[in-house]
Amino acid sequence: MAAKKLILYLIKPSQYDDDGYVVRHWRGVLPSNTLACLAALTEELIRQKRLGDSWDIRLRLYDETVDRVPVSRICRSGRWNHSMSIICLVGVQTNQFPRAADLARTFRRAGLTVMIGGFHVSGYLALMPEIPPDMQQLLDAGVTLVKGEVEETWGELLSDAVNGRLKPLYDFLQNKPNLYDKPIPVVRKKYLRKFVASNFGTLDCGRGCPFECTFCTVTNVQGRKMRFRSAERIAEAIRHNYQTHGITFYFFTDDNFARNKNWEAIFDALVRLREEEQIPVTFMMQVDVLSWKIKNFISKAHRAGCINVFIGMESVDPDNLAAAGKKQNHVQEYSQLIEAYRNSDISTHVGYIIGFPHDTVDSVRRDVAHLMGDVRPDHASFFMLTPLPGSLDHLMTARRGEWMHPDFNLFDSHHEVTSHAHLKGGAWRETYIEAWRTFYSFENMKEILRRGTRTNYWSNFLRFLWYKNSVMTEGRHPMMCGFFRLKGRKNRRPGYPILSRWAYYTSRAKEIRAHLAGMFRILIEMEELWLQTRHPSEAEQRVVEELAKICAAYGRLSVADLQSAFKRTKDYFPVLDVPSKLQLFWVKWGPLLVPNKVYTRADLAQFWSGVKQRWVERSWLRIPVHRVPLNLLRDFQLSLLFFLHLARAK
Ligand code: B12
Ligand code: SF4
Repeated sequence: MAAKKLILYLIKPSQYDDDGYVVRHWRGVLPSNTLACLAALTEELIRQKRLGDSWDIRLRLYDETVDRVPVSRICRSGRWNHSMSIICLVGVQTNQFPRAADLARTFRRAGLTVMIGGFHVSGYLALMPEIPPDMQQLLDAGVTLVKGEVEETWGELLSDAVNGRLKPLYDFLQNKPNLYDKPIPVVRKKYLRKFVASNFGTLDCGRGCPFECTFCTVTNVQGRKMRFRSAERIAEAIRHNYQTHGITFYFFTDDNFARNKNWEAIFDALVRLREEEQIPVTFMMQVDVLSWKIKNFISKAHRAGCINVFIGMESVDPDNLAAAGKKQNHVQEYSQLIEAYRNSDISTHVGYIIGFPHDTVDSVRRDVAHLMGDVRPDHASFFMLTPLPGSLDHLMTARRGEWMHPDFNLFDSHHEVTSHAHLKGGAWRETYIEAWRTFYSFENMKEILRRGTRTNYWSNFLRFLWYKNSVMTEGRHPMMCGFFRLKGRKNRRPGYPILSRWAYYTSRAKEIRAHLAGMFRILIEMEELWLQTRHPSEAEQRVVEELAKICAAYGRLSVADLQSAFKRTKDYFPVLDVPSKLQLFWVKWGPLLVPNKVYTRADLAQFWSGVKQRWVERSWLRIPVHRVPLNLLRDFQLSLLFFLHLARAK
């Protein structure tokens, strides 16, 4: 008898934006580790024929943040003969739960088998005594909810599903899987192409955290006892991913890599990959503020390829830290911590929460200034304190009967979902946005790039670009954002109207225009930042010297003199790739066009704003028309060089 087809859809749902449209981007930033984990478990199950010979399993992955999920086609697949469809809504966090619930209901109406798992279900049900009405409605509609991790139970669940024995609720919270020999998350090339850099991968080397921060859900779901994967298996996967997909950069998603008991073996394995096999892998990891004190941790991390750490700093106010149960954070040691990583050429990124009990508008301003001026991390991500289901904060807020926003879609640390004693009437959100603006101001970014090294210049620069674009142009948290927002006219939250084509496309056109204008402004600012901070190469320094000579003698030089200067500098470009050729072009003809060194485009900016002002005032005759083509050319040359450098940046 021919095997029946089982189509297993793993869908990572997105979130609705404030207008009710599903958030999707043309390109994402980080592929989902949960999708990769569950794909690996499924591939192993297929290899081991855990469901027997009667099922031919086909796996389909969708990440709604970058994919349009073909909902109608999936619904129709349930009607195909000799096949069964199972829908798994995976890695569902609290802010994605409303979207996941809407998708689940649609699929159930089409008669499909649907399961939901992830941190919302696991966290909520870990601490709250009763099943809440929204989850009960899903259970009543025949959706299965799964609480906990499934490395040891994935086969059992799918077997129950294909045999029609699926229970409404599975609780695996107490059996935390031993990860040591479990399949390593797998990546697919097709999926990676949907991200800005297709050489980025995600991987969890371990789970759990020994600390007890009250705003965090990790320990209540994944426990305080650390579990970890085998170093050899991790190295094997990294080698495989490099050879088959060209992945050279990882985000190790462990909440606290420094407490992964296997950190040293993992680092050693990475060092071997880098130094013996010449696999140029680099990574970023998340650590706690005490990590710098672990013997050899930072030096080995550096040798293993770590270029960036995310540190749970959360606040520079000791009273706030005490209120958050963050006993391990000692404010007086913060700058030593940052220095320790900086000395090993690892750039630092701190998580900073706004909305702790002792925060006021003024104290946050002071604290952010202290963070920038004294602690001096290379990056900061700000979050609004949110009582996430699964955290002690959520449990206590509920027990005290305090107000929490009823819409979980807003529980993304970028919206105000509880009341704050000192930050009222929109002040909380304004202070939060102000913190982003202040930290990513031109002057602070310039300061950071100047004190950084040549090695991490471009990674820092690109992160600035990403963060500024997310917060200022897209209006979203960078960790929930991608590049260039896409929307589907009909892909809207139930209860919101579906606009007519005309109304929809005219409003989209306005949005896109505003968006492009915002991006343009940021790019101009970043171009200036690049000009003021870039590290000139040896070749360029030589070119500048020649230029200086030319400028000094300008007017007395013949074209032949310029050409001989060009020849002298040419030797300093060992590889004549496109950007260098352009630079050579600039060296050859630039001095004729612009007889001064360009380290800023301030004069250009001033020129264009003058032109704009005269245009607006209709004083057209006062526009220096003869200088327009020259300045256009200069701007064009500069932008071209900037983009070429950006494109080559790693
Ligand atoms: C890495 C990470 C990120 C990365 C994402 C990287 C990526 N693309 O993979 C970044 C930095 C982008 C990020 C952003 C955010 N994150 Co985050 N993140 C994490 C972290 C540290 C690891 C995630 C992970 O890979 N876990 C390992 C996977 C395998 O675990 P899992 O998803 O739970 O899946 C297992 C089970 O749940 C189960 N399962 C999952 N789905 C399903 C489905 C079915 C059907 C079944 C049967 C089982 C099942 O099986 C899996 C294997 O056992 C977690 C904490 C943690 N330890 O998980 C926080 C965490 C998930 N993040 C959290 C939050 C709040 C956010 C942000 C809102 C913060 C912000 N403002 O930026 C955004 C939201 C982004 C978004 N739109 O998804 C919270 C969520 C809490 C909650 N109640 O929702 C967590 C738990 C951290 C915390 N402090 O509490 N995050
Ligand atoms: S916030 Fe960080 S340190 Fe605190 S419990 Fe969560 S993962 Fe651990």
